[in-house]
Amino acid sequence: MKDFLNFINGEFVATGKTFDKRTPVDNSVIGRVHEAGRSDVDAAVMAARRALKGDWARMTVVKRTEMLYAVADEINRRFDDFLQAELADTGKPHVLASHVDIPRGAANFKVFADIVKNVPTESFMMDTPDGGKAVSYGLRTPLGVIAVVCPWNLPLLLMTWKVGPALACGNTVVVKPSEETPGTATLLGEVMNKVGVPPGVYNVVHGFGPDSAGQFLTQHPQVSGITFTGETRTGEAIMAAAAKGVRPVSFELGGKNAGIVFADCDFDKAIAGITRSSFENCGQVCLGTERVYVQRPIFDKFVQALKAKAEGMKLGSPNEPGVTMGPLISAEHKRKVMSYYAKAKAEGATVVTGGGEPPMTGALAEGHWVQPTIWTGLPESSAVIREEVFGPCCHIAPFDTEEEAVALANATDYGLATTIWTQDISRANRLAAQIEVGLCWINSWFLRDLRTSFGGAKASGIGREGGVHSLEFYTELRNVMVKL
Ligand code: NAD
Ligand code: 6OD
Repeated sequence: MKDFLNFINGEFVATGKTFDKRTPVDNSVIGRVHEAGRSDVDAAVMAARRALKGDWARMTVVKRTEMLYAVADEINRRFDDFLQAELADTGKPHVLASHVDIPRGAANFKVFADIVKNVPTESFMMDTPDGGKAVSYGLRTPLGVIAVVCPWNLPLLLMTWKVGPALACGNTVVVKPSEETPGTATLLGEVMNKVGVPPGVYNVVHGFGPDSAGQFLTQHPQVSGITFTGETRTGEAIMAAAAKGVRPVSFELGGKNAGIVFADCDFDKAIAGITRSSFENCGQVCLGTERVYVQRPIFDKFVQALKAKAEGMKLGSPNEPGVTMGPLISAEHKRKVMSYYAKAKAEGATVVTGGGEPPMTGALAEGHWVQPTIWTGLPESSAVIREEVFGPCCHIAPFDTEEEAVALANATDYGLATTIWTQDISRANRLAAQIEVGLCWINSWFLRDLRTSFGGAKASGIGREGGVHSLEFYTELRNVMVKL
């Protein structure tokens, strides 16, 4: 039986209090997770605080970034270990984790190493009241000990998306992975030791949120800032914890993203894009499209084409050839998704396809499988259209005008992402300026340039990370005035 240990001050630590980690594929137990108590979390935070002052602080930027390149190289060298850990935890298809999750785990260290080496700070020559001159310049210093609280949907990708820039800026981190996905965060501890990252710079504490490691960590007074990815409601609880001591937060939260498909789109590309954005990772992507608005002349054709794609998905275990969809992460999440499937029916939806559980056989019958699902015919007030389901499903509604599409897309509390499908590039850019989101894809989805901003508007987040924007959160900017 595998033990998922905490990683504190460069050592793997058992706590004696464990919970089972089950794979969502067949619900079998794959390991025991050692839950960190308040004193374990305290030990991790204090190790991180000490490390801020030690070799890590004395290291030149060049040396520090070389170490981060070495972390990336070591992730790539152990690619298959990371891949299998991610597959075991999440059950996602091999093709997805091997093309997206694990490569991004390495890239997140490389990109931010490049950025901190090359980013300038402002400097001004100024006239002083006595007729002399002064130079004023900006100096970036690490924020301190960063709490990194992560979700389960893209575990390595989303964790390293925070740990990469945090370490590149000279901070130390305490990571709280999701209780559902302890594997890759633990493995990263081995990588840190292998490449010689000083003890205490990277720490991992396992456990749950309330009354467990998540709460102990975010409430810890020696934590300087909290970066969090997860549900908007959890963000509210963490924000309350961060208020004590007025600690900064960076939040990437939930979404209810609209896809807008115009009649002049490249139809096949739009279908391929919406298929990915609605069903990839079994719909467990914050950027996913759960609301699809299609211009009326192509509405029926679009619904039928997306139905064919949904029905063509191959559900199965991660390493089975040709599998395109895995299970949901947990029994609890399956209950939530199935409750929305039931609500859609109760509210009078036309179930175009899916809406239930697929007939899985053998051991897989115990896994957390749901059918890819498409609905039409629901009013915009429906819970299924207002709330994030986070499953492989979407509702498709018709629209007529550009103005109507904008109004529909914006009629939500969330503001994470949108996708626009049209060959009229002027129209696409007009819409991009009007839709209230942090991320807008035109004729594409989840196309990432890690040098650019990432984050959500409205209830989808606070702040932006990515490229130099990450430095705004992970450093304190000091102004220095020099009278010449
Ligand atoms: P979640 O909010 O339930 O949990 C996320 C993490 O927070 C877990 O590690 C959990 O243990 C911890 N946590 C829970 N309660 C806590 C508390 N009170 N104090 C401290 N920590 C606490 O989210 P999830 O179910 O793991 O992930 C799915 C959600 O994440 C979806 O809403 C999705 O949209 C969102 N998400 C957003 C982005 C983005 O970039 N905006 C990316 C991925 C996922
Ligand atoms: O690509 C990224 O950097 C990122 N943060 C993706 C988030 C995906 C949400 O599920």
